[in-house]
Amino acid sequence: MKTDDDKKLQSVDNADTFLTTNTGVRISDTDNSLKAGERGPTLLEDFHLREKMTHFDHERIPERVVHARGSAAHGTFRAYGNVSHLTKAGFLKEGVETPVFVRFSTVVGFRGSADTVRDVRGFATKFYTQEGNYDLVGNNMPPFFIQDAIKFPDLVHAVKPEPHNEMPQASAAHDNFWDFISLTPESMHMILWVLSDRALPRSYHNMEGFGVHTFRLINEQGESHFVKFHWKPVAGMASLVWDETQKIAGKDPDFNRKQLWESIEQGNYPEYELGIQVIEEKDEFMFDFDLLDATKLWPEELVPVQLIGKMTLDRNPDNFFAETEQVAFHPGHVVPGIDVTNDPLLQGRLFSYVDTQLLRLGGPNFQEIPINRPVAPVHNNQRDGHMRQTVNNDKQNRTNYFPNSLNNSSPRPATAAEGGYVHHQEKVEGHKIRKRSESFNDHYTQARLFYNSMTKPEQKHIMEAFVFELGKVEHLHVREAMINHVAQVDLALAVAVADSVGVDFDEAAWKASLKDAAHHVADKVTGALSDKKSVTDSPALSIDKNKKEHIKGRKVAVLLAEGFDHEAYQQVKAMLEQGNAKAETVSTKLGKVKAANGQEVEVKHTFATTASVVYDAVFVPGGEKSVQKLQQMGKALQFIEEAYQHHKPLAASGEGVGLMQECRLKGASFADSGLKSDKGVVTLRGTDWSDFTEAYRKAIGQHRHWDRPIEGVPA
Ligand code: HDE
Repeated sequence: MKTDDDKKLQSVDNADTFLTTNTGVRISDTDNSLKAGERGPTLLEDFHLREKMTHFDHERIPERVVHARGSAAHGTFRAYGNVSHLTKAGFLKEGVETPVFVRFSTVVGFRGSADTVRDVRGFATKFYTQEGNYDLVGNNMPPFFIQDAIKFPDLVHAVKPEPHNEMPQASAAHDNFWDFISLTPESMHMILWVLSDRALPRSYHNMEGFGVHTFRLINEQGESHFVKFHWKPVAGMASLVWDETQKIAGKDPDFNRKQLWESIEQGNYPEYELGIQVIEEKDEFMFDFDLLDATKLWPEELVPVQLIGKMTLDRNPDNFFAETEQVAFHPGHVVPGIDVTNDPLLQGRLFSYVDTQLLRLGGPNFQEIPINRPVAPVHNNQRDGHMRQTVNNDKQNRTNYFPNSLNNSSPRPATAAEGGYVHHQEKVEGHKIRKRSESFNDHYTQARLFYNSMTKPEQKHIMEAFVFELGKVEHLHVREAMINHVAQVDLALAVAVADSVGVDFDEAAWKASLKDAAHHVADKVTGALSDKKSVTDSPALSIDKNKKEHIKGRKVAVLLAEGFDHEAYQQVKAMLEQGNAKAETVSTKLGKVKAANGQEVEVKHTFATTASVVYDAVFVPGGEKSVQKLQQMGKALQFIEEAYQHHKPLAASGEGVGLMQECRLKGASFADSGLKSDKGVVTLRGTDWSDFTEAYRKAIGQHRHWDRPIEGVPA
């Protein structure tokens, strides 16, 4: 098996290397161009200047038309080995370890846009298997906006910045997008996801992934099963809140990228279990949705997810451009044991991805770029083209065609038994027709299922997101059209949103019109679907209902100044470290700061360089002088208040409790003596450290505390 080092042309400039040109000539001076006299003109013969400048002039390649902003990591996938009856894929056999490269991305923004925008996240995995590369090019949401690939250019044009003024950046909150959506009801299910907390992941560690389409698993006997792929984050799911994401976008636009990078450097590796949902071919038509319709998911309560392996990302890329930027994914990169279906969205993707690589990477040899090269050997008669890297030994064997007698017809096709890829022999017949199946026509049932499966706070977030997005739409008729779609999902939601976005929505008239239509709909839908399997609640869709209460990877700001209580600091720090979380000191200035007992700690950040939005929780230790100093700092109070508004856990001890009492924390209550833990605010007057740290650990494990009476955090 090739190693990563084999795949690199040259990479390490160790501490003792000479600077050279690209032809390997050592350079004596790279700071002064070659001139005719010290103050004279620069000479054309300066090959070093010209080479350096020309290379620089050509440094950019076209960014991805979608998913331009991405961050990636290397890792390993290890199969549990429990699916051999379903698939012959070698990398899914028991204990097999396969190197992987995963690229996470936002979809809409340009390459330099902020990480925390409201958007779908890409979750693309390249498995370098012994049978060739397999790409699972998925998203962090299971449905998609559209059913047929032919609408993709329209969708992307509509959501990208508007063509006349290239605004807004990395946001769907504008007229063109909502105009298109209001005329594309098939997108409603996905819209509910995009307006939910799923679009604001706390980190890539805390995100699910989905293959979206229905694929096929093929076993040794050639039998096919329909399959949906899932990635389940071992760290559980967690999201940010909207107000917070907008502030982070300014204060730390690399928030998710940095978190991924730093946690891998620190050994806190993101882990995901690969899951599958399987439907037998004979059951293809048993559900109240069409398996080929990518705007639908398979509720886990109907079709359970079986876990089949685990992926650990444990190595950051060595070079962003060579790896993260040049990696070329393609849903058509499949291996024996995995096949595609007739999903018309997937079928279009099978064309699009190679086409786009030809433009981005400049020619047909992009598979030879180290990050794209398979570990499985490559033998074929393809030759030449831009930037060819492989030197075929054609001197020894001159045949570059098949069949041939001069080299015993080698390389030759492999049979299925020899590992050749054999397409599943699905029977197909039909008229040539531009039409969609009627079974793709139900656009609201799963949107409703998603909304109804959310907790109250999650539903509120969706409502607020609609108010924000539609509130930015200038054309009244577009807002009106959208409210009519929302009403089909949930009437109360439509009424609440309409009221805030200036739409006059007549609830009574709407209900009456529904009654009229009811017989008609009932005939059509019940008749066709009454015998189909369906659910009306799917708890698996809610982040809130599936919280994993641990503190691993969480980052806690400790606000302190000269004279702080060292014991309190130590106690909380030890608790955090034990749970693999991190305490970060924030003070008025950088350098060392002395505790009341004379001990010193290093200050990592000041109120000028950081903000509460980049932390998961806040702690204020006691110490009279320290708290007095913080009290004088308006920013310290603001730090605490903002964290409270974003529903984050807070803790204080000793005099620190007094500081919290001074903040505007509506609905919070504090310890008068001893310990109090209420709505994620943990306070201690006294020294009962073990109860205190345990209560705080629990509060951090909850991540967000929605029971605070907070209304309308400004969006
Ligand atoms: Fe993509 N998509 N897509 N997409 N997609 C691209 O390929 C396309 C779709 C997804 O980190 C492009 O190399 C079409 C669904 C990810 O490098 C392009 C359609 C899903 C990534 C393209 C879709 C995805 C891409 C842009 C409708 C979830 C980033 C640059 C038929 C299952 C991969 C590139 C990376 C990237 C086309 C819909 C996921 C243009 C035509 C559905 C994660 O080829």
